Amino acid sequence: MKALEGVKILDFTHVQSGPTCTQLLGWFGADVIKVERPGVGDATRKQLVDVPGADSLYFTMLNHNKRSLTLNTKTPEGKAVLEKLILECDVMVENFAPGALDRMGFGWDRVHELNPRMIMASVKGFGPGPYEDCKVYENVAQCAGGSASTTGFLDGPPLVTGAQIGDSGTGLHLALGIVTALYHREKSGEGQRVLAAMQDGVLNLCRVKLRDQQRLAAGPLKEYSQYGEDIPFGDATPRAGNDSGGGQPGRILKCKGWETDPNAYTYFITQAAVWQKICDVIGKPEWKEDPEYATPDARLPRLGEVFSTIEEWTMTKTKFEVMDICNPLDIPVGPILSMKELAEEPSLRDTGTIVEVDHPERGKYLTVGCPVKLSASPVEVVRSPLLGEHSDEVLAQLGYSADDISGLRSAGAI
Ligand code: CAO
Repeated sequence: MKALEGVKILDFTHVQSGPTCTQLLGWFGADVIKVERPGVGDATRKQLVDVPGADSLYFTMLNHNKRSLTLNTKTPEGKAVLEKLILECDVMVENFAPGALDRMGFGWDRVHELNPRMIMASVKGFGPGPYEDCKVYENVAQCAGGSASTTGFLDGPPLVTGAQIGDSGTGLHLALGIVTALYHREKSGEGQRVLAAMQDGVLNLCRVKLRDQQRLAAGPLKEYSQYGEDIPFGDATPRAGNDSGGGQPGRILKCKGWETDPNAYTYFITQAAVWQKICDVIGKPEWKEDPEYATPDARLPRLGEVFSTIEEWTMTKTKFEVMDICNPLDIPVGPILSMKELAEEPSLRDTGTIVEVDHPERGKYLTVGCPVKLSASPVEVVRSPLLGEHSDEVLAQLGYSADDISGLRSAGAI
Protein backbone atom coordinates (compact mmCIF):
# COMPACT_ATOMS: atom_id res chain seq x y z
CA MET A 1 0.00 0.00 0.00
CA LYS A 2 1.31 3.42 -0.97
CA ALA A 3 1.64 6.09 1.73
CA LEU A 4 -1.15 8.29 0.34
CA GLU A 5 -3.33 5.55 -1.10
CA GLY A 6 -7.01 6.45 -0.77
CA VAL A 7 -6.37 10.20 -0.82
CA LYS A 8 -8.21 11.85 -3.70
CA ILE A 9 -6.77 15.01 -5.18
CA LEU A 10 -8.84 17.35 -7.32
CA ASP A 11 -6.02 18.84 -9.34
CA PHE A 12 -6.70 22.22 -10.90
CA THR A 13 -3.02 23.01 -11.34
CA HIS A 14 -1.25 24.08 -14.50
CA VAL A 15 2.18 25.13 -15.77
CA GLN A 16 4.88 24.14 -13.23
CA SER A 17 4.44 25.12 -9.59
CA GLY A 18 1.14 23.36 -8.85
CA PRO A 19 1.80 20.31 -11.06
CA THR A 20 5.07 19.54 -9.25
CA CYS A 21 3.08 19.41 -6.01
CA THR A 22 0.36 17.09 -7.27
CA GLN A 23 2.89 14.89 -9.09
CA LEU A 24 4.66 14.39 -5.76
CA LEU A 25 1.36 13.41 -4.11
CA GLY A 26 0.70 11.05 -7.01
CA TRP A 27 4.11 9.45 -6.58
CA PHE A 28 3.25 8.84 -2.94
CA GLY A 29 0.08 7.03 -4.02
CA ALA A 30 -2.70 9.63 -4.08
CA ASP A 31 -5.32 9.45 -6.84
CA VAL A 32 -4.72 12.71 -8.71
CA ILE A 33 -7.51 13.82 -11.06
CA LYS A 34 -6.18 16.60 -13.24
CA VAL A 35 -9.00 18.84 -14.48
CA GLU A 36 -8.29 20.49 -17.84
CA ARG A 37 -10.24 22.63 -20.26
CA PRO A 38 -11.75 20.52 -23.07
CA GLY A 39 -9.75 20.73 -26.27
CA VAL A 40 -7.12 22.95 -24.66
CA GLY A 41 -5.67 21.39 -21.55
CA ASP A 42 -2.72 22.59 -19.55
CA ALA A 43 -0.93 25.20 -21.70
CA THR A 44 2.38 23.37 -21.23
CA ARG A 45 1.13 20.42 -23.30
CA LYS A 46 1.83 22.50 -26.37
CA GLN A 47 4.78 24.59 -25.15
CA LEU A 48 8.44 23.85 -26.06
CA VAL A 49 7.28 21.10 -28.40
CA ASP A 50 10.07 18.83 -29.64
CA VAL A 51 7.97 16.03 -31.17
CA PRO A 52 5.26 17.54 -33.40
CA GLY A 53 1.79 16.44 -32.33
CA ALA A 54 2.94 14.94 -29.02
CA ASP A 55 2.64 16.35 -25.53
CA SER A 56 5.80 18.30 -24.71
CA LEU A 57 8.46 17.15 -22.28
CA TYR A 58 7.54 20.22 -20.25
CA PHE A 59 4.09 18.73 -19.67
CA THR A 60 4.97 15.06 -19.42
CA MET A 61 7.76 15.61 -16.89
CA LEU A 62 5.41 17.46 -14.53
CA ASN A 63 2.31 15.32 -14.78
CA HIS A 64 3.16 11.71 -14.14
CA ASN A 65 0.91 9.51 -12.01
CA LYS A 66 -2.22 11.57 -12.75
CA ARG A 67 -5.52 10.99 -14.51
CA SER A 68 -6.83 13.62 -16.92
CA LEU A 69 -10.46 14.74 -16.88
CA THR A 70 -11.57 17.42 -19.31
CA LEU A 71 -14.20 19.68 -17.82
CA ASN A 72 -15.44 23.12 -18.73
CA THR A 73 -16.17 24.51 -15.29
CA LYS A 74 -17.77 27.60 -16.75
CA THR A 75 -20.79 25.68 -18.10
CA PRO A 76 -23.71 24.72 -15.79
CA GLU A 77 -23.16 21.02 -16.59
CA GLY A 78 -19.46 21.33 -15.86
CA LYS A 79 -20.17 23.08 -12.56
CA ALA A 80 -22.49 20.25 -11.54
CA VAL A 81 -19.72 17.70 -12.21
CA LEU A 82 -17.27 19.83 -10.26
CA GLU A 83 -19.62 19.92 -7.27
CA LYS A 84 -19.72 16.13 -7.26
CA LEU A 85 -15.94 16.00 -7.43
CA ILE A 86 -15.66 18.39 -4.50
CA LEU A 87 -17.89 16.08 -2.46
CA GLU A 88 -15.75 13.07 -3.38
CA CYS A 89 -12.23 14.44 -3.03
CA ASP A 90 -10.01 15.20 -0.03
CA VAL A 91 -7.86 17.98 -1.41
CA MET A 92 -8.37 20.59 -4.11
CA VAL A 93 -5.11 22.04 -5.42
CA GLU A 94 -4.94 25.07 -7.69
CA ASN A 95 -2.55 27.69 -8.94
CA PHE A 96 -4.82 29.93 -10.97
CA ALA A 97 -4.19 33.62 -11.18
CA PRO A 98 -5.64 35.42 -8.13
CA GLY A 99 -9.43 35.68 -8.34
CA ALA A 100 -9.95 33.03 -11.06
CA LEU A 101 -11.54 30.48 -8.72
CA ASP A 102 -13.92 33.07 -7.28
CA ARG A 103 -14.92 34.05 -10.80
CA MET A 104 -15.56 30.38 -11.51
CA GLY A 105 -17.85 30.31 -8.46
CA PHE A 106 -15.69 27.95 -6.40
CA GLY A 107 -13.88 30.11 -3.88
CA TRP A 108 -13.06 28.80 -0.40
CA ASP A 109 -16.43 29.64 1.16
CA ARG A 110 -18.33 27.67 -1.47
CA VAL A 111 -15.93 24.72 -1.42
CA HIS A 112 -15.92 24.61 2.39
CA GLU A 113 -19.71 24.77 2.44
CA LEU A 114 -19.95 21.87 -0.03
CA ASN A 115 -17.37 19.72 1.76
CA PRO A 116 -16.16 20.88 5.18
CA ARG A 117 -13.46 18.17 5.15
CA MET A 118 -11.97 19.50 1.92
CA ILE A 119 -8.46 20.91 2.09
CA MET A 120 -8.02 23.70 -0.44
CA ALA A 121 -4.42 24.30 -1.37
CA SER A 122 -3.18 27.17 -3.52
CA VAL A 123 0.02 28.49 -5.01
CA LYS A 124 0.00 32.22 -5.56
CA GLY A 125 2.82 34.53 -6.54
CA PHE A 126 2.52 36.66 -3.41
CA GLY A 127 0.79 36.35 -0.06
CA PRO A 128 -1.70 38.98 1.18
CA GLY A 129 -0.39 42.48 0.65
CA PRO A 130 0.34 44.98 -2.09
CA TYR A 131 1.13 42.38 -4.79
CA GLU A 132 -1.48 39.73 -3.98
CA ASP A 133 -3.34 40.25 -7.27
CA CYS A 134 -0.28 39.79 -9.49
CA LYS A 135 0.33 36.93 -11.87
CA VAL A 136 3.75 35.44 -11.26
CA TYR A 137 6.13 33.14 -13.12
CA GLU A 138 9.32 31.45 -11.92
CA ASN A 139 11.82 34.20 -12.54
CA VAL A 140 9.58 36.88 -11.10
CA ALA A 141 9.47 34.85 -7.89
CA GLN A 142 13.26 34.45 -7.89
CA CYS A 143 13.58 38.20 -8.22
CA ALA A 144 10.93 39.07 -5.64
CA GLY A 145 12.09 36.45 -3.14
CA GLY A 146 15.68 37.62 -2.72
CA SER A 147 17.40 35.00 -4.87
CA ALA A 148 18.31 37.13 -7.90
CA SER A 149 19.68 39.97 -5.81
CA THR A 150 22.09 37.60 -4.06
CA THR A 151 23.03 35.45 -7.08
CA GLY A 152 25.79 36.34 -9.54
CA PHE A 153 29.08 38.15 -9.30
CA LEU A 154 29.66 41.39 -7.46
CA ASP A 155 30.47 43.30 -10.64
CA GLY A 156 27.59 41.86 -12.67
CA PRO A 157 23.80 42.16 -12.77
CA PRO A 158 21.45 40.07 -10.61
CA LEU A 159 21.09 36.52 -11.94
CA VAL A 160 18.32 33.96 -11.98
CA THR A 161 19.25 30.37 -11.25
CA GLY A 162 18.48 27.25 -13.29
CA ALA A 163 17.01 25.51 -10.25
CA GLN A 164 13.28 26.24 -10.38
CA ILE A 165 13.06 27.35 -6.79
CA GLY A 166 10.02 29.55 -7.47
CA ASP A 167 7.90 26.91 -9.18
CA SER A 168 9.13 23.46 -8.14
CA GLY A 169 10.33 24.87 -4.82
CA THR A 170 6.90 26.27 -4.03
CA GLY A 171 5.27 23.03 -5.19
CA LEU A 172 7.32 21.20 -2.56
CA HIS A 173 6.29 23.68 0.10
CA LEU A 174 2.64 23.25 -0.88
CA ALA A 175 2.88 19.46 -0.76
CA LEU A 176 4.18 19.66 2.80
CA GLY A 177 1.31 22.00 3.70
CA ILE A 178 -1.20 19.54 2.22
CA VAL A 179 0.02 16.45 4.06
CA THR A 180 0.21 18.51 7.26
CA ALA A 181 -3.41 19.61 6.77
CA LEU A 182 -4.41 16.00 6.07
CA TYR A 183 -2.75 14.97 9.34
CA HIS A 184 -4.59 17.76 11.15
CA ARG A 185 -7.86 16.65 9.57
CA GLU A 186 -7.37 13.17 11.00
CA LYS A 187 -7.75 14.70 14.44
CA SER A 188 -10.07 17.66 13.84
CA GLY A 189 -12.27 16.31 11.05
CA GLU A 190 -12.05 19.73 9.40
CA GLY A 191 -10.46 20.86 6.19
CA GLN A 192 -8.56 24.12 5.91
CA ARG A 193 -6.91 26.41 3.42
CA VAL A 194 -3.25 25.98 2.58
CA LEU A 195 -1.40 28.79 0.84
CA ALA A 196 2.15 28.68 -0.49
CA ALA A 197 3.21 32.00 -1.96
CA MET A 198 6.13 31.80 -4.38
CA GLN A 199 7.83 34.84 -2.88
CA ASP A 200 7.65 33.22 0.57
CA GLY A 201 9.00 29.91 -0.73
CA VAL A 202 11.98 31.54 -2.43
CA LEU A 203 12.72 33.66 0.62
CA ASN A 204 12.56 30.56 2.80
CA LEU A 205 15.20 28.97 0.57
CA CYS A 206 17.30 32.17 0.72
CA ARG A 207 17.26 32.44 4.50
CA VAL A 208 21.06 32.47 4.80
CA LYS A 209 21.08 35.69 2.81
CA LEU A 210 18.59 37.23 5.23
CA ARG A 211 20.92 36.05 7.99
CA ASP A 212 23.80 37.89 6.29
CA GLN A 213 21.66 41.00 5.83
CA GLN A 214 21.42 41.26 9.61
CA ARG A 215 25.05 40.33 10.19
CA LEU A 216 26.04 43.35 8.08
CA ALA A 217 25.05 45.53 11.03
CA ALA A 218 27.94 44.01 12.96
CA GLY A 219 30.50 44.79 10.25
CA PRO A 220 31.73 43.41 6.92
CA LEU A 221 30.96 39.80 6.02
CA LYS A 222 34.39 38.27 6.43
CA GLU A 223 33.41 34.99 4.72
CA TYR A 224 32.74 36.85 1.46
CA SER A 225 35.75 37.22 -0.85
CA GLN A 226 35.20 40.95 -1.23
CA TYR A 227 36.30 41.35 2.39
CA GLY A 228 39.84 40.22 1.54
CA GLU A 229 39.76 42.28 -1.65
CA ASP A 230 39.08 45.46 0.35
CA ILE A 231 35.86 46.14 -1.52
CA PRO A 232 33.50 47.95 0.84
CA PHE A 233 30.10 46.44 1.64
CA GLY A 234 26.90 48.34 0.90
CA ASP A 235 23.72 48.24 2.94
CA ALA A 236 22.34 44.98 1.47
CA THR A 237 23.61 41.41 1.25
CA PRO A 238 25.85 41.46 -1.85
CA ARG A 239 26.24 38.94 -4.64
CA ALA A 240 29.07 36.62 -3.73
CA GLY A 241 29.86 34.73 -6.94
CA ASN A 242 30.71 31.16 -6.02
CA ASP A 243 31.76 31.89 -2.45
CA SER A 244 30.03 29.62 0.03
CA GLY A 245 29.78 32.70 2.23
CA GLY A 246 29.26 30.37 5.16
CA GLY A 247 31.30 28.97 8.04
CA GLN A 248 33.31 26.71 5.72
CA PRO A 249 34.66 28.79 2.81
CA GLY A 250 34.32 27.19 -0.61
CA ARG A 251 34.55 28.12 -4.27
CA ILE A 252 34.25 26.71 -7.78
CA LEU A 253 37.71 25.97 -9.16
CA LYS A 254 39.00 25.02 -12.60
CA CYS A 255 40.04 21.44 -13.28
CA LYS A 256 42.02 19.83 -16.08
CA GLY A 257 40.33 20.53 -19.41
CA TRP A 258 38.52 23.69 -18.36
CA GLU A 259 39.76 25.50 -21.49
CA THR A 260 37.45 23.44 -23.70
CA ASP A 261 34.97 21.77 -21.33
CA PRO A 262 32.53 24.28 -19.78
CA ASN A 263 31.92 21.89 -16.88
CA ALA A 264 35.51 20.94 -16.00
CA TYR A 265 35.24 22.49 -12.55
CA THR A 266 34.94 21.34 -8.98
CA TYR A 267 33.48 22.85 -5.86
CA PHE A 268 36.14 22.83 -3.18
CA ILE A 269 35.42 23.46 0.49
CA THR A 270 38.23 24.37 2.87
CA GLN A 271 36.57 22.76 5.85
CA ALA A 272 38.54 23.73 8.96
CA ALA A 273 38.59 20.17 10.29
CA VAL A 274 40.61 18.93 7.28
CA TRP A 275 42.80 21.99 6.65
CA GLN A 276 45.98 20.06 7.41
CA LYS A 277 45.11 17.40 4.85
CA ILE A 278 44.30 20.07 2.27
CA CYS A 279 47.74 21.62 2.81
CA ASP A 280 49.40 18.26 2.18
CA VAL A 281 47.29 17.47 -0.90
CA ILE A 282 47.97 20.79 -2.61
CA GLY A 283 51.69 20.73 -1.75
CA LYS A 284 51.65 23.51 0.84
CA PRO A 285 52.60 21.68 4.07
CA GLU A 286 54.17 24.88 5.41
CA TRP A 287 50.69 26.46 5.65
CA LYS A 288 49.80 24.00 8.44
CA GLU A 289 51.89 25.89 11.00
CA ASP A 290 52.09 29.34 9.42
CA PRO A 291 49.99 31.68 11.65
CA GLU A 292 48.80 33.54 8.48
CA TYR A 293 47.10 30.36 7.19
CA ALA A 294 46.79 27.92 10.08
CA THR A 295 43.42 29.06 11.47
CA PRO A 296 40.08 29.79 9.77
CA ASP A 297 40.08 33.40 11.00
CA ALA A 298 43.60 33.98 9.69
CA ARG A 299 42.59 32.67 6.27
CA LEU A 300 39.46 34.83 5.84
CA PRO A 301 41.27 37.95 4.57
CA ARG A 302 43.25 35.86 2.08
CA LEU A 303 40.62 33.55 0.59
CA GLY A 304 41.54 34.74 -2.91
CA GLU A 305 45.15 33.61 -2.49
CA VAL A 306 44.14 30.37 -0.74
CA PHE A 307 41.74 29.35 -3.50
CA SER A 308 44.09 30.41 -6.31
CA THR A 309 46.73 28.12 -4.81
CA ILE A 310 44.28 25.24 -4.47
CA GLU A 311 43.20 25.87 -8.06
CA GLU A 312 46.77 25.52 -9.29
CA TRP A 313 46.49 21.97 -7.95
CA THR A 314 42.94 21.21 -9.16
CA MET A 315 43.91 22.36 -12.67
CA THR A 316 46.33 19.43 -12.82
CA LYS A 317 43.50 16.93 -12.18
CA THR A 318 40.14 16.12 -13.74
CA LYS A 319 37.10 16.92 -11.61
CA PHE A 320 36.70 13.19 -10.95
CA GLU A 321 40.35 12.78 -9.95
CA VAL A 322 39.90 15.65 -7.47
CA MET A 323 36.94 13.74 -6.05
CA ASP A 324 38.85 10.46 -5.91
CA ILE A 325 41.79 12.04 -4.10
CA CYS A 326 39.85 14.26 -1.69
CA ASN A 327 36.97 12.00 -0.69
CA PRO A 328 39.09 9.38 1.13
CA LEU A 329 40.65 12.27 3.07
CA ASP A 330 37.20 13.63 4.00
CA ILE A 331 37.84 16.86 2.11
CA PRO A 332 34.41 17.99 0.84
CA VAL A 333 34.52 18.51 -2.93
CA GLY A 334 32.00 18.01 -5.71
CA PRO A 335 32.34 17.88 -9.49
CA ILE A 336 30.26 20.25 -11.59
CA LEU A 337 28.07 17.68 -13.34
CA SER A 338 26.42 18.59 -16.63
CA MET A 339 22.86 17.55 -17.45
CA LYS A 340 24.37 15.12 -19.97
CA GLU A 341 26.49 13.51 -17.27
CA LEU A 342 23.54 13.31 -14.89
CA ALA A 343 21.29 11.81 -17.55
CA GLU A 344 23.90 9.10 -18.19
CA GLU A 345 24.77 8.40 -14.53
CA PRO A 346 23.92 4.74 -13.79
CA SER A 347 23.58 5.16 -10.02
CA LEU A 348 20.78 7.72 -10.49
CA ARG A 349 18.94 5.24 -12.71
CA ASP A 350 19.44 2.52 -10.08
CA THR A 351 17.80 4.61 -7.36
CA GLY A 352 14.93 5.81 -9.55
CA THR A 353 16.05 9.43 -9.31
CA ILE A 354 16.15 9.46 -13.12
CA VAL A 355 13.78 7.12 -14.93
CA GLU A 356 12.97 6.26 -18.52
CA VAL A 357 9.28 6.42 -19.37
CA ASP A 358 7.45 5.23 -22.47
CA HIS A 359 4.75 7.45 -23.95
CA PRO A 360 2.32 6.52 -26.75
CA GLU A 361 2.82 9.77 -28.65
CA ARG A 362 6.48 10.47 -28.13
CA GLY A 363 8.16 7.15 -27.29
CA LYS A 364 10.81 6.85 -24.61
CA TYR A 365 12.09 9.84 -22.66
CA LEU A 366 13.93 10.55 -19.44
CA THR A 367 12.39 12.23 -16.44
CA VAL A 368 13.15 12.79 -12.80
CA GLY A 369 11.70 10.25 -10.40
CA CYS A 370 10.67 10.99 -6.84
CA PRO A 371 13.55 12.68 -4.99
CA VAL A 372 12.21 11.53 -1.61
CA LYS A 373 12.40 7.81 -0.97
CA LEU A 374 9.96 6.11 1.43
CA SER A 375 10.96 2.55 2.32
CA ALA A 376 7.37 1.31 2.58
CA SER A 377 5.99 3.28 -0.35
CA PRO A 378 8.14 2.71 -3.42
CA VAL A 379 7.41 4.96 -6.40
CA GLU A 380 6.51 3.70 -9.82
CA VAL A 381 6.57 6.55 -12.32
CA VAL A 382 3.53 6.27 -14.62
CA ARG A 383 3.45 8.26 -17.86
CA SER A 384 1.46 11.48 -17.99
CA PRO A 385 -2.12 11.22 -19.23
CA LEU A 386 -3.26 12.30 -22.66
CA LEU A 387 -5.79 15.13 -22.60
CA GLY A 388 -9.08 13.75 -21.30
CA GLU A 389 -7.75 10.19 -21.30
CA HIS A 390 -9.59 9.33 -18.10
CA SER A 391 -12.72 11.48 -18.48
CA ASP A 392 -15.11 8.57 -18.97
CA GLU A 393 -13.49 6.51 -16.23
CA VAL A 394 -13.61 9.33 -13.66
CA LEU A 395 -17.18 10.26 -14.54
CA ALA A 396 -18.32 6.63 -14.36
CA GLN A 397 -16.78 6.41 -10.88
CA LEU A 398 -18.80 9.49 -9.96
CA GLY A 399 -21.95 7.62 -10.98
CA TYR A 400 -22.52 9.02 -14.48
CA SER A 401 -23.97 6.57 -17.00
CA ALA A 402 -22.69 6.23 -20.56
CA ASP A 403 -25.71 8.27 -21.75
CA ASP A 404 -25.00 11.00 -19.17
CA ILE A 405 -21.40 11.14 -20.37
CA SER A 406 -22.32 11.53 -24.02
CA GLY A 407 -24.82 14.23 -22.98
CA LEU A 408 -22.03 16.08 -21.19
CA ARG A 409 -19.84 15.68 -24.24
CA SER A 410 -22.41 17.10 -26.64
CA ALA A 411 -23.06 19.99 -24.25
CA GLY A 412 -19.34 20.83 -24.50
CA ALA A 413 -18.86 20.28 -20.77
CA ILE A 414 -16.17 17.60 -21.09
N1 CAO B 1 -12.80 25.29 -17.36
C1 CAO B 1 -13.10 26.58 -17.62
N2 CAO B 1 -12.24 27.60 -17.39
C2 CAO B 1 -11.03 27.28 -16.91
C3 CAO B 1 -10.65 25.97 -16.62
C4 CAO B 1 -11.60 24.95 -16.87
N3 CAO B 1 -11.31 23.66 -16.64
N4 CAO B 1 -9.38 25.98 -16.16
C5 CAO B 1 -8.98 27.26 -16.16
N5 CAO B 1 -9.97 28.05 -16.61
C6 CAO B 1 -9.95 29.51 -16.75
C7 CAO B 1 -9.82 30.20 -15.43
O1 CAO B 1 -11.04 30.18 -14.75
C8 CAO B 1 -9.38 31.59 -15.90
O2 CAO B 1 -10.52 32.27 -16.36
P1 CAO B 1 -10.86 33.81 -16.00
O3 CAO B 1 -9.58 34.58 -16.03
O4 CAO B 1 -11.82 34.19 -17.09
O5 CAO B 1 -11.48 33.84 -14.67
C9 CAO B 1 -8.55 31.28 -17.14
O6 CAO B 1 -8.80 29.90 -17.43
C10 CAO B 1 -7.06 31.49 -17.05
O7 CAO B 1 -6.52 31.12 -15.79
P2 CAO B 1 -5.19 31.82 -15.26
O8 CAO B 1 -5.41 33.30 -15.19
O9 CAO B 1 -4.74 31.13 -14.04
O10 CAO B 1 -4.15 31.47 -16.43
P3 CAO B 1 -3.11 32.40 -17.18
O11 CAO B 1 -2.52 31.55 -18.25
O12 CAO B 1 -3.70 33.68 -17.63
O13 CAO B 1 -2.00 32.73 -16.07
C11 CAO B 1 -0.31 32.17 -14.45
C12 CAO B 1 -1.00 31.80 -15.77
C13 CAO B 1 0.63 31.04 -14.09
C14 CAO B 1 0.49 33.46 -14.63
C15 CAO B 1 -1.36 32.37 -13.34
O14 CAO B 1 -2.18 31.24 -13.30
C16 CAO B 1 -0.77 32.62 -11.96
O15 CAO B 1 -0.26 33.70 -11.66
N6 CAO B 1 -0.86 31.62 -11.08
C17 CAO B 1 -0.42 31.74 -9.70
C18 CAO B 1 1.07 31.73 -9.58
C19 CAO B 1 1.69 30.53 -10.20
O16 CAO B 1 1.36 29.39 -9.92
N7 CAO B 1 2.69 30.77 -11.03
C20 CAO B 1 3.55 29.70 -11.49
C21 CAO B 1 3.26 29.33 -12.85
S1 CAO B 1 4.55 28.30 -13.43
O17 CAO B 1 5.78 29.34 -13.81
